[in-house]
Amino acid sequence: MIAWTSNAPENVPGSGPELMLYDSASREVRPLPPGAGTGMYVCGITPYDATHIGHASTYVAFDLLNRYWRDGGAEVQYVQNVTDVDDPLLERATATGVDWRDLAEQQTNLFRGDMEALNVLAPDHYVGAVETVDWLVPVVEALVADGIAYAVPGVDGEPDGDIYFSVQDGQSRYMGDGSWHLGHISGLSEATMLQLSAERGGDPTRPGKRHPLDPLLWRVARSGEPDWDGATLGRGRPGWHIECSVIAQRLLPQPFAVQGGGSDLVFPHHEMSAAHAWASSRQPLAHHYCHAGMVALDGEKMSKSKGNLVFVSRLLKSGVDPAAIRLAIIAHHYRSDWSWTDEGLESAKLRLEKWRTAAGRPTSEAAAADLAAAVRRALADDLNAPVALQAVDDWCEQAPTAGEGGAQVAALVDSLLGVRL
Ligand code: 5CA
Ligand code: ZN
Repeated sequence: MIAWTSNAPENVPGSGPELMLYDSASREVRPLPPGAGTGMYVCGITPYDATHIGHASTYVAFDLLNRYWRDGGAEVQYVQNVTDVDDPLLERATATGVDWRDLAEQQTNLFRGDMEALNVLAPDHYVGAVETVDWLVPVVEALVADGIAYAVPGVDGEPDGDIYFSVQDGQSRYMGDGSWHLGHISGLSEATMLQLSAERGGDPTRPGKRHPLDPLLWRVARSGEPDWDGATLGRGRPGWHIECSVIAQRLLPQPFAVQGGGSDLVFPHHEMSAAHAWASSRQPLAHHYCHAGMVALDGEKMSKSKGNLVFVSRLLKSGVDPAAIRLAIIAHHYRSDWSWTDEGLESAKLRLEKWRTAAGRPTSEAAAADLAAAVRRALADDLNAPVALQAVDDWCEQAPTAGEGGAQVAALVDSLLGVRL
């Protein structure tokens, strides 16, 4: 499917130090290994509702990474998916009497508009699950042939034949240095995994599975649900983790540099996507697994049941400058959990005004070059945007002098931080 449109960032003279980035799997801030490249897969939306500030924050985080890489002259390969068929989307469509395809299209369009407004660089490949069923079916068939995936008999009115991935067989078959094992990405205890699996779309209590954590690869057709030709698997639709695993493997050189998403995806989603990739290719999916923190509203987790969602599209409609929304987001380190508040937005608006005023004055070019170095140093340190913002604040305090420094700072701030002055 088509992505949104974005302009290539302006070239700013100079370049920054090597990027140090936190990797959830090794639980340390470390550089990417030599030759890792700059391929990035970021898990996209499930388009059943509008983009809230939490989603936006995750995409802005990876946009900082994309911009830093490009600033260093890299050709970034960026892939993002859209989970345009999944249980929550189908449930919402049924509940609201809308065709699931129309709902997905409407919400994906809204997302595209939000990303454009927030100056998020578009991915090179923007791919829907629905478009990639043909890619996935042979991969699942091969896992079945290998004995690592298996069919579960239907009970309680469910049909026979849903296909699951065996975490224990996958693990024992391919155990060894650097290979995937349960906990490889998340480092969690099995008890915690069981709890998270139940909360995040898994079905640990489903009878007939070899292990409670085994994830669904292929859900055979049910009446009232969309289904596709699954060749020997029978008609059905894809499971969630295999979707991202297959799209990423297909469109990026494996292992690619960064698998990204919000921290709610560490387990089971990224754990299992990596497991599927390992079992089908005997290679790691990615070098780094990077996760953005969760955004709450006034200290409470944003959730539909509480009705405390802040939608980007609504903020934009009410006339909020998207550059202020972006600044309010990057005032927090991408890995921290934080709360969206009115005060946070108000101080971002003030900061934006201050930056715009300062960039419009004649200022020294040498000071602009120093600022560029400081911003790059901060971003190279695990994308430390709050420190970069402070450096720009400090620059604003200097006395005006002759020179074109203001224009240079405006280009810097747009190119590296994505903030349009
Ligand atoms: N379609 C799947 C990924 S394949 C999915 O998780 N979709 S989502 O619409 O629920 O979330 C989209 C992205 O936003 C994911 O990367 C998710 O980790 C992130 N995200 C969701 N909620 C928040 C939040 N409150 N704060 C920060 N990021 C969030
Ligand atoms: Zn995903």
